[in-house]
Amino acid sequence: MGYTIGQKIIKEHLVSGNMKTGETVALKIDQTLTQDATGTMAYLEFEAMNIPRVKTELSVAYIDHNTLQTGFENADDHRFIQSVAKKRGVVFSKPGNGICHQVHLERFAIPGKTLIGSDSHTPTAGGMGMLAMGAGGLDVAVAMGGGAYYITMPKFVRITLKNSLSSFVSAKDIILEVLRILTVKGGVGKIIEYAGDGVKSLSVPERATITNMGAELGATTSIFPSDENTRQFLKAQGREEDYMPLSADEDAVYDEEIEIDLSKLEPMAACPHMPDKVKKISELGKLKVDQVLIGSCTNSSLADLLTVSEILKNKTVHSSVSLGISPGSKQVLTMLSETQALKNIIDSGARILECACGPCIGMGQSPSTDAISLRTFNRNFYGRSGTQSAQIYLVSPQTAAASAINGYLTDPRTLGEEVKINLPTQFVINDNLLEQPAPADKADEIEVIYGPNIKPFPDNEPLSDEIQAKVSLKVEDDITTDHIMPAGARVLPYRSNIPKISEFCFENVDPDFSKNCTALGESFVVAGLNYGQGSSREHAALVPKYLGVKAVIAKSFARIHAANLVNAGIIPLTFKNEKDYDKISKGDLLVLTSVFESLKTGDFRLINKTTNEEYELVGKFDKRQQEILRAGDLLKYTGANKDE
Ligand code: MIC
Ligand code: SF4
Repeated sequence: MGYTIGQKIIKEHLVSGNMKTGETVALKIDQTLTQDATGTMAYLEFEAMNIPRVKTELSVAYIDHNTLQTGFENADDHRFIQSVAKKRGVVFSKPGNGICHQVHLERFAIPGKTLIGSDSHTPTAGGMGMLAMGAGGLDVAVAMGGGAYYITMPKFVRITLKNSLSSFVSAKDIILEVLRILTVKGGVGKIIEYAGDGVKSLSVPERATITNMGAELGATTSIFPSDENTRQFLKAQGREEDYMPLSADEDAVYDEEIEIDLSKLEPMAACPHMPDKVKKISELGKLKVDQVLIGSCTNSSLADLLTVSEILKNKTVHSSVSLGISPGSKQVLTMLSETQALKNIIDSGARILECACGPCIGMGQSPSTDAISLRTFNRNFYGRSGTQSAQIYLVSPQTAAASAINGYLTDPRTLGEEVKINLPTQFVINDNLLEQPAPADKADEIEVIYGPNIKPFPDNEPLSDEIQAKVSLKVEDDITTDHIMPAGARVLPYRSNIPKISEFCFENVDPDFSKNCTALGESFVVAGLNYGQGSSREHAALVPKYLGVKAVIAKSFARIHAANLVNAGIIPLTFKNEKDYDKISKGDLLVLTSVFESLKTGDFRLINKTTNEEYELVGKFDKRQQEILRAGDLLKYTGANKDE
């Protein structure tokens, strides 16, 4: 029996475990990336491990998220990351160089290699045939130290793309169609592989748009074959030597098959407030639009912005619309500026934002009250824009640009003639914002620079055999890590200060959560399906842990968050009988007995002292996870197991 693309890479990188669906496999990690919103914590964790230099083939620290400096905090984080990177052997991408995933695709991604990043959209590099996965900061720190990355061997889904896209229909519409079919829960525990003749019609950046938003499916990762288009892209980036062909074997076996006829797709939008609430633009009608934002790691490539520039050419943005454009990287912005393209954009009245995540993570550009905002981004979770009453629609660059001119949601196919762009065979390469680390023999001379807002990683206690505590919160299905640990300009400066950021935990769900937890001391959280979907931010686990949450009892969990909970020392448990979810209320006093024994068997018993009921819970943990939970967290466990 042949192998799928993912199986081939896993096989090449297998450190331990059996490649059987559902079993834990440990993988050797070739490359890591961090960004600044998760990076400070990841490097604090790395520092706590006392490893002098990173042991990967390549580790890169990007500054792209917290680029709005309204106080010293973000700037201090950047200085800290820059100093650690220099000392520990990490390439440092300065602010202004671009969004981590876009820059990584341009300059570093290599087919057939493994990459983990402390950001859920790391699978963007799957567009290059790389096995790229989002992870918590602690997992990335361990990988930087040469440790393996542990995943559950996933199922494999093949999405066969047939024919090619019609004009004004784009890669974004393909992934929106996949989200419509599979939903935000549909990819959990799966690797999504793309195949079929339609693949040939897609460039690497288009493929990367699709694998990027595979994160919204909850998938372990998404991946395209590496083919002639991949070679062309690498050649244009001056890296042809990184090319290797990679595809699934003819007789590879997939657990699920989906077929999409690209020629039948139409422009689409994900409606508020979930990326899988997908409708055709033609069905939605002429919604009046207040704001349009183009950019983010999903849609900020040169091809995207050249297309936008062609649509905006000789036009003026509608008087009631604010159009903001953030190019994905310095390379993209430079190349726009070397042609008429940037002038077209400026002339139209668009606001040029810096090459960073910006509004995608709520760093500026919050829309007005009740506004309708169209974004080429990947997430439209409630409140993420910074304006609770805003309605965010996720669309393609073509739809965004057409709507910005008209002032209402516009099907770009009504623009008439097809927009033709010429992609360069050679990109402008100037890596002057990628700082190389100091040589190993000079590393001792470099001092790591902390700031007053950078607090050490919390010291966690080992697990106890019985947990008696109240329910501090009960939430419904599809709770995102944005619900648990909001981001935005107000909160992000405290990513390196767990005590301070804990004040904001669940604030949009229950403003008193933090205070109540402190009063309770220890507590449980009860949740519905797909708890913790979205961002990889480990703060959504580290902070509840700091606030005394001992276990989260849910109907099901998102992959990265479940791993982050274990790494933080919170037990993620699921109901054996989902109906028991309805029987527990906020404030109930619960007891989890014989925890140590249950960790071994995977069967947990929960007593509800308020209602005198008993529930059966499931928590299947491999040996390593059991030990992490018992130790108190992954850092404690790693300290005790130096070989990690
Ligand atoms: C996001 O898109 O939500 C983020 C911000 O990039 C996060 C990481 C973070 O919260 O720092 C992600 O996707 O993992
Ligand atoms: Fe940045 Fe947005 Fe991409 Fe997250 S999704 S990495 S915030 S651009």
